[in-house]
Amino acid sequence: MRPENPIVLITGASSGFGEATARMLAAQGCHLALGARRVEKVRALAAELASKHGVRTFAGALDTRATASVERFVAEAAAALGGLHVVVANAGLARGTDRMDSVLEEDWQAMLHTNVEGVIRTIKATLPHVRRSGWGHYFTIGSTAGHWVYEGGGAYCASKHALKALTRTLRLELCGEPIRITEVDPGMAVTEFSLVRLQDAAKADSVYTGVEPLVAEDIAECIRWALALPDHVNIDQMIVKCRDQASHNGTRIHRRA
Ligand code: NDP
Ligand code: 8X3
Repeated sequence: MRPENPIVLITGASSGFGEATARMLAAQGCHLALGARRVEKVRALAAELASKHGVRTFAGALDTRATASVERFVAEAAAALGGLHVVVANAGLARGTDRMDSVLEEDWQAMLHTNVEGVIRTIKATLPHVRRSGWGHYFTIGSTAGHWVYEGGGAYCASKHALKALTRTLRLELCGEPIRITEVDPGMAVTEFSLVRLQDAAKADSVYTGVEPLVAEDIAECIRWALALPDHVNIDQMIVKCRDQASHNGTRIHRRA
């Protein structure tokens, strides 16, 4: 049965979509477990949301590239909050825009370790707790890059195609259980994503020049909405782009002068 105040675990809650989702769901009365490598940021966010909304929060260091880190974070979160209902497997990144002939080993490994293996670890570690709670919802954060590909995006696109396969597999495997599974696939959105990818503030800003892109709150609202729907309704997948982005990879983007 749906709890009045679901317990939500969010990976990558120190910025962007993860932080915005934490803020939006806390305002709805959800209890929160927030993880990221920048533990001081999730601790500050957890303290702020607990005091502002009166919800229970847990914050901890989390590196989804490491199994021990994921297992520790999940176990401590579930113990502190009394279980888990909703998981937002959001932690992810892109590194670089090099083509296949020159992509750096450390870049493609970072993307595959985080965006694919990290999500597998997160699902595997959380599922026993979600099952035990008797009602649940998984959100995976994919991308338009999981539907189309572009030059210079080989490893990132591969990672988001893999995430789509993982999400669909989970939906098949959990069919018949009271757990919903939603994949949210954003297009270009202003977060720290482009700074992390390009490692240069001016280059990162130029990605959005003349465009009115998505903001993190737009994706948080998609999650809030899918979660609020009646239990028999499962939103499988949401491809969410800003109005100025007609194509997936920049070939048809409206930029104002
Ligand atoms: P941000 O860079 O703002 O947020 C990424 C979050 O992931 C941060 O909280 C970061 O925290 C966390 N993270 C990264 N690596 C790890 C790790 N190894 N362990 C734990 N946490 C980690 O970007 P977004 O909010 O935009 O990105 C969130 C998701 O959305 C990603 O999966 C991204 O691929 C996807 N996405 C983004 C789009 C965009 O245009 N912005 C479009 C489509 C999809 P910390 O560094 O503190 O560990
Ligand atoms: C981020 C969107 O177009 O940079 O997932 O791949 S894109």
